[in-house]
Amino acid sequence: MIRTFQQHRLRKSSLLNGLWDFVFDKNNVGLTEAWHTRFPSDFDQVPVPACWNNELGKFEYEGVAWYRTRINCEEAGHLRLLFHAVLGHADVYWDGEHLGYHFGGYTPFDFTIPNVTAGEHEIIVRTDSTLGRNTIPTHAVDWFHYGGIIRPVELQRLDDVSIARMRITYDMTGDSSADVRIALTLWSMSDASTEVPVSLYRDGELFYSEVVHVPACETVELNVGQVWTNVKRWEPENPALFLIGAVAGNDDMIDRIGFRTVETRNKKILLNGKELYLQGVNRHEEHPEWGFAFPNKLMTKDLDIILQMGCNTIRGSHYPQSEYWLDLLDERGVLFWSEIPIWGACLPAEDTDDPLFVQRALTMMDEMIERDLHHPSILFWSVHNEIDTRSKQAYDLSFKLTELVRGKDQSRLVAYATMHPMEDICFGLFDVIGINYYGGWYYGHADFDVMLETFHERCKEYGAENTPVLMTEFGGAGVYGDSGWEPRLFSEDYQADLISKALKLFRSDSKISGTYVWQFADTRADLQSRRAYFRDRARSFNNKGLVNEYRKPKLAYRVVKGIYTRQSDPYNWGSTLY
Ligand code: ADA
Repeated sequence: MIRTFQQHRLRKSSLLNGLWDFVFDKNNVGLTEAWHTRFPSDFDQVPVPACWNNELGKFEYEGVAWYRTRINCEEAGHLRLLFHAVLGHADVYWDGEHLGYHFGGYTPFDFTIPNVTAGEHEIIVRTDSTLGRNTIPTHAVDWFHYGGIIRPVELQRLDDVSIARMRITYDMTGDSSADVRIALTLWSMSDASTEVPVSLYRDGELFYSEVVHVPACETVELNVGQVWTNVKRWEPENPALFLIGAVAGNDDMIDRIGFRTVETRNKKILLNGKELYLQGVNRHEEHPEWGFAFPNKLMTKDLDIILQMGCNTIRGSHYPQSEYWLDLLDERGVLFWSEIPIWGACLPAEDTDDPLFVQRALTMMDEMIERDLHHPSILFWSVHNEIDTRSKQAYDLSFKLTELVRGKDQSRLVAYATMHPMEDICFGLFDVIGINYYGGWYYGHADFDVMLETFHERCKEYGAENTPVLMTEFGGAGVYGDSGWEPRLFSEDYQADLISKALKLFRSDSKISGTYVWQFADTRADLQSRRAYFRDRARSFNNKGLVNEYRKPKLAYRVVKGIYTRQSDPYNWGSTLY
């Protein structure tokens, strides 16, 4: 399942998941040797979706790899080939013809192949997981450099006229009334003009119908506006959701929305007019066995563990996470911070305005919003993490990204996470400021109060005195199972004590609207025998998880749970065992 609900009832769709032929192209000769027409014979097979690094003998490979599968079309017709996510560069070939190229990693891309004949066809994908100075993320990033087709591949059969896009936006006009707008894009691949009956449904009930004239080989946009009364709002305690279905001739599309408002006032974040205090964690969608090809089954468990801890929010560090995950958050009323993988702690300011880097950033942001616009759980679009926001280059990039976001979606808050809270020059551009600060870890003693005092003063200078502030990262490493009587670095005790003190301080600061502990689970770090970065990551993991990589709780999990659920004094954690 890609979503928790069915997206098409009429459009035929099948998943091309399974074993695909696979070969590394270590010397990058595949293009010159035309592997897209003559796939090498010495291939082996890997599962799709998956990261190849999780297969035996492939752990450290970063570079070019080729995939192949064959499909059998029972009847002729138009097809849509949809990749839900491929890490890095992807070139896709259909029967030897180049369909197109995509750069990214966590957002979908697709190709339409008209008039496909019945019979066998070959799909070949050349991927390149190499990270460099102008890729996003860049080569210096604190997570493992996985490669592969990490999310499902879908093959859909399209009718002569199909639905290319459905966009639902609204303005709340009262507690339970909204002005709703539906924009439906119809696309014709037929040589003849047609009259297409279109119907729109809300939770299965028809609310609009019309016959639309679609000229041959053209695109038509149908815009429907309606006033809806008696709509229940989407709220954490009662996350009301509505399935919106569109049927156009023989094609259909179903998506889901929720009605809520999000705004800021005097440093506070308001959801449906009510002030929020955010209690959260950062979550990578990663697991040692699956890498980034995270299984749905584990998502429900991650969410259960996080909710049991008393969280009402999650930061999706540091890239667009699975649609299935977002559906779960919508259904359980959990607030989400979504971001693109610009991870800049080691990114020199002058690399930030490389034109290709900027272009890739804008495209990723655009693709993330396109995919996820309808999820009510998403409150924040975050444009970057820890770039050098003391620099003009970072200011310019932030300006471009915030403009793009506001141009596409005004129903959410534009955010970022700064690692320079005392020197940042970008505060004024954002609706929400996230601070990443590792007092008590990288900075020795836990000087959070000094940092916050300077930061709050600086916000005034930059016109951000009313901007809400979230602590988006803080914490320290604790190796699972390592405890003792002395507060040693890397022990569970040190980690728990540090987080507990930090949380207490942040919660007593009325200018802070919430916290995201770094991080939910230990994650595989970018530690490879040949690379110099992150050599301090014991066991090759970022050990700052509240649970280890297999989701077993550390002392810090219990301590945070005690604080977030206010069950007990966190220092008396023994009584709050889960
Ligand atoms: C950064 C970064 C995280 C992680 C963390 C750490 O702030 O945003 O991805 O690398 O530091 O553990 O050092």
